[in-house]
Amino acid sequence: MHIREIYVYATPLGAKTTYNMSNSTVETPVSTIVAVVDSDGLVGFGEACLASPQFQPAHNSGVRASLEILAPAILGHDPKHVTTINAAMNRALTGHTEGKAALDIACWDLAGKQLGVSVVDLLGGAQMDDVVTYHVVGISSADDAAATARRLQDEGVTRLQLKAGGRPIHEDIASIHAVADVLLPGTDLAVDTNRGWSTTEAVQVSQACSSITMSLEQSCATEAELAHVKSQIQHPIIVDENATDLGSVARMISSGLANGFGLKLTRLGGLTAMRAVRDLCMATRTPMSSDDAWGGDIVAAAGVSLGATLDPQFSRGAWLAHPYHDTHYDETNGPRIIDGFATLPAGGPGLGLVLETAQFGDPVAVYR
Ligand code: 0XW
Ligand code: MG
Repeated sequence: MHIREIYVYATPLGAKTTYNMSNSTVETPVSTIVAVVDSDGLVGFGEACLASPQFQPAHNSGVRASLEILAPAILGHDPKHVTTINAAMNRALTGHTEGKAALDIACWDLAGKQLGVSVVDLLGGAQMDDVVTYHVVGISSADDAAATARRLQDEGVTRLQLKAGGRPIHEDIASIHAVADVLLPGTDLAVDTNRGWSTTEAVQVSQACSSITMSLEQSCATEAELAHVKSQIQHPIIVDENATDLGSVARMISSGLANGFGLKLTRLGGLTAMRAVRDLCMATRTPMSSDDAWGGDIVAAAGVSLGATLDPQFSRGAWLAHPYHDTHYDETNGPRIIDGFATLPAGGPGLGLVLETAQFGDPVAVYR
């Protein structure tokens, strides 16, 4: 049962609530969805969607352009052979992990459907029933950030990511203290600037918030900047944007720079790549999240599926974009947040979603 044809769709996933980060505000990203069809007619779905052109060095129309090379490279392969499929994609095109991720996720979905098992089981099995998640508090005034943090905790959320950066740091410091003042016992706080602060600003914020139990996520732009300030920062450092592959993750673990990671399926290249990073993080007791930048039920199901297989002690959560765009491709099974936890799709084998290619409109490309 080999890959017979690949259909590519483009579907807008506009933010329905303000979602801003230090370098960008999410407007209407156009998600790329791939349907990989095998010789028996079974269909596996994959997805990649960047939140904004600034978040990582990729953009959504570039994802679809990369598939012009990647899709033909995997036709004829057995979708269960994810190692050889990734090798074929890497031989055909260097980089462009987002397009590779969409096809890789689709192969995992299709393999699960061929075998009649879930992606969670293919990944080694769940270590948690309800999947830990976290919720973003966007850049806003101190009072608004505190009000949002209070509301989210009332809804059961126990992990908050407060966005910061892109403004005078006294405003960030005020928001951090305001949110810290309303944290309930047991709520975890990460402050994520998406590379927004200078090294000086990062040190100043850490000093001004020394009494607050929190982690600092991707405070500066580069691994070198983070290493430069590591000894001056009093808070655990979480690396997100600089965690681009297994090698960089391994380097930042062994150097002691990273106390944890914010990981993105599409930046790493899909479930196959993220599984390897997961195994390294779990083996070294390094907390990690299982996220993506944006996207609908397909990439969310992939992230939650991998998130379910983490050791709970070292899970930073599986993030969903759904609360910010309020769109489901599968209204019944699409992952959602209930009482602060993400649900695992239960619609059947593979990713657990029930989807039809027709629901995504006419394909923008077909490869066979
Ligand atoms: C919160 N996320 C996983 C989604 C946004 O795109 C940014 C990202 C992060 O942690 O930087
Ligand atoms: Mg981040």
